[in-house]
Amino acid sequence: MSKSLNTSASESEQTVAQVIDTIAATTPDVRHAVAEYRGQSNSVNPSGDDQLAADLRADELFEQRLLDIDGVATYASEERADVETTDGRLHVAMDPLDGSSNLEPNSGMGTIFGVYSERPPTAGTNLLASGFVIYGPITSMVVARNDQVREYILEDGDKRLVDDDVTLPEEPTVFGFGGGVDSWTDDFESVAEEIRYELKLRYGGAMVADINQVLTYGGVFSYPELQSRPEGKLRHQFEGHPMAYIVESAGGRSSDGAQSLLETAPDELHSRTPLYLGNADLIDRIESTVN
Ligand code: AHM
Ligand code: MG
Repeated sequence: MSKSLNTSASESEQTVAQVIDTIAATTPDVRHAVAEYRGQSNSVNPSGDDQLAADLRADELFEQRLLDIDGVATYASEERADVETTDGRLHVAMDPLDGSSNLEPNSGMGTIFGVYSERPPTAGTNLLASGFVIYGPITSMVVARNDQVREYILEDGDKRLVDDDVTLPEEPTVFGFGGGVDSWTDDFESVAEEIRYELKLRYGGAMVADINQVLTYGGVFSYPELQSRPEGKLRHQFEGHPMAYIVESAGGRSSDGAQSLLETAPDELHSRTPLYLGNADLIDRIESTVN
């Protein structure tokens, strides 16, 4: 590798580390926002979902702090129509507060992020790192980078490593499927019915927590294609790609129903995609049924 390529690679590594540390350092303020901004905002996001005041506050906090990092060129989020730009090399795409409909029943929520080498909308193959935070009984963070998945406990925004090699258990145990039986396609319903008898249901309404169940116990999470909405619910760039990168780095598989989600690119910044994530055998089986 030439000297300048080496330098740019190490600058990118440094920026990725700064992004991860900045997101960790912002989590106490996001937790505060979750408690303080519980109401509706009277606005909808670019996907047409109602926005809570906490969604907007979390988005504002991350936008300000991440664009302050020298190497970050753009900030894109589920909560804003356009990509915010400044000078830099890398690009961050986020769901600042995932599972915010869990705010009212006081259930789990999180933050999802991806760091890309190209400006979104872009393919999952351009991810350099991704991760999520869970605001549960404790605040934890899972980060995938350089083919390795690590889990941290966050204390006052500081990371404490608790697992330096998160790997999907070989024997799957849990499943979580979004959308509801009435809205599934016949193909998905048939494979879901089989899996229902093999695994234990875990579905919490926040993808961060449901994916962490899969990473912990093995299994599958899906928000599939729906009869009335073939594109499913979850956002390709902000939720699909980062989670696919984590699950694949942990030894599992991702699919949009036909191929790895990482091999695909969203048509538009806020496009949705069906997604299937988890142990490879289960994803192979679902893919061969729905495709
Ligand atoms: P959000 O980003 O607006 O919170 O929506 C995404 C969430 C996912 O975390 C979760 O898997 C899904 O929506 C739950 O949807 P549903 O309420 O249809 O089960
Ligand atoms: Mg979300």
